[in-house]
Amino acid sequence: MASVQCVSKGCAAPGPVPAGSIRLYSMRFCPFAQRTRLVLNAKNIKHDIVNINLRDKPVWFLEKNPLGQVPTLETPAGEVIYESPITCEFLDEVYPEKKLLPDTPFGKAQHKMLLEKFSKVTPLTYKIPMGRLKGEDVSGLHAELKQKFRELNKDLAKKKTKFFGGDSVNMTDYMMWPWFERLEAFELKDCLDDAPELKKWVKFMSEDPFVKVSGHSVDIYKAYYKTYLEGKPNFDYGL
Ligand SMILES: N[C@@H](CCC(=O)N[C@@H](CS)C(=O)NCC(=O)O)C(=O)O
Repeated sequence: MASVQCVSKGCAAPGPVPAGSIRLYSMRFCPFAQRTRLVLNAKNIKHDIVNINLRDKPVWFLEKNPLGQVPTLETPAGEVIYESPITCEFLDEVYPEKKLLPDTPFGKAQHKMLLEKFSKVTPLTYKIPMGRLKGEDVSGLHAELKQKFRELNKDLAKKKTKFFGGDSVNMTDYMMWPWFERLEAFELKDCLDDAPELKKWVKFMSEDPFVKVSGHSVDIYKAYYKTYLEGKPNFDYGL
């Protein structure tokens, strides 16, 4: 699916979602929307993508999702689903071939517990570059991120599997990946230094075919996040 320029307030609403397909409202650099794109691609789900200008949102988008956030899914029946974990779970249930979520209640609970733990990691990866830009002392946040990675490393070591969900990539891995992909651009790769198992996981994940096509190069991330941190995100950077 080719990337397209984002649509802003005043742009016409897209036509209905074609039968047999699903639509993702996205933003090319959003790590939450990347989760949903990973799942769409890994499960080979027919879809189209409408990228949204998150600083100048079309009114019709806000009518679909009052939170005004991506990822947002829309089905041909007009059903609207948002919040990245919910979109991914929805896709796994509606398209049951190649299940990415575990089958057992305990497996599902483990996935959710890990995601809950990971939700404390995601804000740190932004706070550090933001703090650096403002000239603040970010050493405490940096130490906190290192500690969080040590804990994830322990989880992985205990599992003794290549991935968080087992020996092949599953939903938990895809849901965590987007923030690891950005570590180098945020100059935070050293936070993995005390986490050898997690470091190996990053390497295995970077070899996954769907991961390979879901993101951007370090240079593109650096350039985009410069515009973001300066308060003028260029959602179409690199197109
Ligand atoms: N909890 C949401 C977070 C999604 C989110 O923060 N998306 C950002 C882009 S990366 C967004 O849509 N921001 C626009 C806004 O909040 O107005 C999820 O998991 O989907």
